[in-house]
Amino acid sequence: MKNIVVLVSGNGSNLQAIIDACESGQINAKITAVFSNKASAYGLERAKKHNIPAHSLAAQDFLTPDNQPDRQAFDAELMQQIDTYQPDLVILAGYMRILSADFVQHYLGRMLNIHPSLLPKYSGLHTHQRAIDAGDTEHGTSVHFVTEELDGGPVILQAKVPVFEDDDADALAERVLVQEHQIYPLVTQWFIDGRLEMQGNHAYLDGQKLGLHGYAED
Ligand code: NHR
Ligand code: GAR
Repeated sequence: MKNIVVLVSGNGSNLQAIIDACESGQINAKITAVFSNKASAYGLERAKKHNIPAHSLAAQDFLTPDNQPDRQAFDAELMQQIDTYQPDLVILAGYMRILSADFVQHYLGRMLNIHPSLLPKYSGLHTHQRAIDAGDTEHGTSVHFVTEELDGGPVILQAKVPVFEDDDADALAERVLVQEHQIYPLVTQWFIDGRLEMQGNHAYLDGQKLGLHGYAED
């Protein structure tokens, strides 16, 4: 059976959706470990409830000689710990720390992220507020392969939601999460079933090259 390692920083509701999909057999794989860069992340509790090893690493423990955060050292340790599980797939599920080039290179083509916007719109942070401020009537979420370019890797699948007049960022985020819990397990299943690949800077599903907005572009 294939192995999945999941990285979280917070609540981990996307992790939960993938745990549930593995347990129900929708995904034919096992989550072998969960890692967080925050010891307080509720995602770690979710993992433990399902007897999945849960680990956290603290940025404060990885500093350069002049006390700056040492991303290289943090990511090197994270990579070493992840690799003890020999994952077929690494999933970022609300992981909030930018990954160094070496880390991304090591898992290239086998690392996915879910980003709460209709990429290439709104890469980076505060996506829901930015969509509201721009007056968008449509917003959503994107699953993509992780590359060095932040939120810039090839998109695999998007889901759209409407933006209503009286929405605030929290209301919109909640609507987006409902969609995320549908599409992230689905894309994970595609990858595990060997249907999904990254070649060059493009995603392929069943050998078909996907467009800028991924599968089911309209
Ligand atoms: N790393 C690489 N190299 N490429 C990507 O596409 C990545 C990545 C790491 C995380 C998730 C991403 C998102 O879906 C992700 C994609 C964090 C930040 C950020 O600015 C930006 C994008 C994403 C995650 N993080 C700040 C940092 O300095 C910290 C912000 C905070 O802690 O609140 O790392 O949106
Ligand atoms: C999700 O909406 C995800 O798209 C977003 O954070 C939320 C995490 O929720 N990810 C990012 O913003 C990454 N920078 P969860 O912890 O409940 O899965």
